[in-house]
Amino acid sequence: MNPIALITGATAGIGRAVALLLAKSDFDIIVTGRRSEKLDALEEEIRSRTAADVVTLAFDIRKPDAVDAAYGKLSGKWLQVDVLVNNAGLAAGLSRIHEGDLEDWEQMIDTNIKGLLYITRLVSPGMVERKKGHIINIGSIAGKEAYENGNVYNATKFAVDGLTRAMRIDLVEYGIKVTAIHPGAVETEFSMVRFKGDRKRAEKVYEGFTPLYAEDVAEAILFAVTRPPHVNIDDMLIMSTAQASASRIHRNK
Ligand code: NDP
Ligand code: 8X3
Repeated sequence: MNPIALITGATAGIGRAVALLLAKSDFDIIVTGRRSEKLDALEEEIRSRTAADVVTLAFDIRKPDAVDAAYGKLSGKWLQVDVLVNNAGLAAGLSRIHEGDLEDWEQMIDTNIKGLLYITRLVSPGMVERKKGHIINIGSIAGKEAYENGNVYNATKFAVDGLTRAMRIDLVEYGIKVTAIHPGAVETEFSMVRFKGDRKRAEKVYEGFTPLYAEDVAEAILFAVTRPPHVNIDDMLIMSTAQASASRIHRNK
């Protein structure tokens, strides 16, 4: 039987690339996100391009009842998740702390921290019972270093870093691996979401340098999940060659 990977936020960007790469690498895949049409298209793509088995679950990870109901639809082998990739997340807005939008703050906290917790709470007991499993949390350079106007997004990713360390301690006696992957700037839908559809502003983020692509992050995740049983990758910080810190990107003029 192929190992099973559940990937949150697989309708776009990093999650989508991880789903495709793991499907090509002999994992069966559970893909999740809110946009069901994107999940259906991804399912079709995985079926046509790989030999993997795949199921889709459409839900809003901010809503514990919705997460519960979606997870409750799984049966048989799909309940034995080997790899959980906690990827769903976003930045909303970029403003000074005294000018921030409360709705943006709620959305980031509810998705990046609480959503990650809701799905982990459902998947991890099976891992504990089987004494086997791997949880990959997608943090960020924004969870290692604060940057101007990053404030609440920074705080959510610092929380992911803290949770990753704490989960590893709680789960070590069950042989469960816990890994954090922290990318720098990756060109995905991230900036379109952050700037609420302002394409010009979003494109500016990646101007004058080669950013990471979603596939670069997916390869790091594949590396982590294919280590032998006695090896855990605790923490990986991955940056574009042109990025030296959260706020220093070298751009061609
Ligand atoms: P994208 O915007 O391309 O993808 C985000 C994914 O998260 C989508 O599939 C989206 O699905 C899902 N998502 C967002 N909100 C919810 C929700 N409420 N319920 C369920 N799913 C949700 O961004 P990235 O691929 O770049 O981001 C993936 C992760 O990587 C995030 O955690 C992000 O913080 C992190 N990251 C990104 C970096 C970057 O520069 N791009 C750098 C470092 C970390 P849908 O809209 O269909 O619900
Ligand atoms: C996304 C990278 O630096 O835009 O986590 O916050 S950054």
